[in-house]
Amino acid sequence: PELQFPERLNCAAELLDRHVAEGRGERLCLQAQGVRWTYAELQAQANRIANVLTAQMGLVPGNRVLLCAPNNPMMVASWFAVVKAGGIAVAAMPLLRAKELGTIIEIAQISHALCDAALQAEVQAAQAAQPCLQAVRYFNGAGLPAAQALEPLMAQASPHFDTVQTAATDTCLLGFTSGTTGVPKATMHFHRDVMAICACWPRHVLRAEPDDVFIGSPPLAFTFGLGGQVLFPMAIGASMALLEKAGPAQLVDGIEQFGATVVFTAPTSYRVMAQQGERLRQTRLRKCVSAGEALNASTRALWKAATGIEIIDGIGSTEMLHIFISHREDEARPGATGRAVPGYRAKVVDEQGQEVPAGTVGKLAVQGPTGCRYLNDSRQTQYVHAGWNLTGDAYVMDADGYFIYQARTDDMIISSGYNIAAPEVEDALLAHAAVAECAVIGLPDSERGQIVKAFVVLRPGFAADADMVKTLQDFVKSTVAPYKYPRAMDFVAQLPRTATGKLQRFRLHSPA
Ligand code: 3UK
Repeated sequence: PELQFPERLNCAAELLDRHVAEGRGERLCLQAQGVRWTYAELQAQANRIANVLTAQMGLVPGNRVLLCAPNNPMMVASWFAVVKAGGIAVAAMPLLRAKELGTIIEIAQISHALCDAALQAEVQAAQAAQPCLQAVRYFNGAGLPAAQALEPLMAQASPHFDTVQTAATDTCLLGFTSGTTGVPKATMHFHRDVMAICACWPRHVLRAEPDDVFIGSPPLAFTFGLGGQVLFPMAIGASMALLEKAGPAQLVDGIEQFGATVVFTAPTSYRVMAQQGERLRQTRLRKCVSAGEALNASTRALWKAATGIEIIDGIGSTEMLHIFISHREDEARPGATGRAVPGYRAKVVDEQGQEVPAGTVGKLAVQGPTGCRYLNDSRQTQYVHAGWNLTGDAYVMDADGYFIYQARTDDMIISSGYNIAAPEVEDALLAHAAVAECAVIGLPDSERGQIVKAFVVLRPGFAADADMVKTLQDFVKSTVAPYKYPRAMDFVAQLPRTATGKLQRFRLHSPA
């Protein structure tokens, strides 16, 4: 891949402005319910927002801007506005609650926010506790006070904006990962990194065309979603179709309605969508990408039988920005994730960092044009060793260079493609008066990959019954994002601990 970039580079200029400058402004760029924007229209919207940010909201290059919205056109326009203005986009999952948003605002030292009006209550509560957040505007809200709405300012702003000439190595986005300790880490990615991921996997593995229509389910706050649904189509002048709600049923509807040809989603979603195989065979769908959790051979076979399409599996991470091991449709090997993406190198190493022979289980190590840079976090050295990124996954490489996924090496629960840190759910449960102690693990689940299971020790005087399960589940949902709640719960008399009092989570996986 061509990975030499000029010293001055702004990825928003490359992905958006370039198409307009080179005469492709009238091409379709973005569709959503009731919306159809060309590249020129997205550029005009982004420019208006960039003018509002810089002239009215006091943004200067390097400022970090919280973007919080479902996957919709204003979210995309805001992302490009921030990056064009030389700011740093910090997208947050739209389901996060005030406390989780507050942590992100504090870690990233967020000064500005552009958010969907539907999320106003949580953002306002977070803002009240975070003095660094100075200026917030909401979009897509009817009847917002003039002092809070973004659109009235956009209406008065110019649709022209000179994209800031950032350095290729300036940070343009912070991606948040939920670490095993429950405290999220921010990963820094440069303008150069965004262009590098566009030059590697999409060009060599996906090989989509300018007339392709991209669609998918992951939130744009997840770099899997941002890349697959926004950056990759725009890198080749193709278009995206955005869905605010993208469960399997809505995704099938969206593929049909928008004539989508390329879909990005998680294995869970393919298992459910496969029931609509006959319907999907009547659509234009031709390329299907799976990431976020391991794709097992049975799901691959199920989808192939239902739709005739071979899934492209790929492992990526927030730290690496996007996919670094994957395979082309014509090289699929059931049960394996694939081979190193052109531009990346991958190997399996032992505890000392020495490469192990083919066929031996070890830790996955990767290297390439992108890599882990945690913002102000001492955990950097856990991910990067001697220039190699250790993803926390156990893998085997076979003699042909195919990588076969084994397990997470830590306690991250991955449910329906969402990363859930066990200790964070434990913290949420412990805040309830009835809970004395608890431990959370990921339970294998055929639908969701894993589900959150909690082992709870109740305080004396509380009944261990179905009502209590419901009470605790609702309690967790009210303080952290609802997808993190424990779907399974056992009440136990005590938790397995070491002599020094450390919780032995692994013993909960095999109760015997
Ligand atoms: C796991 C997979 C097996 C693996 C991501 C594509 O998932 C993404 O980023 P996260 O930071 O999680 C990273 C971890 O998730 N994983 C992801 N894909 C696969 N395991 N097979 C797969 N195909 O444990 C990895 O270390 O949330 C995926 C693109 C961008 C991303 N951020």
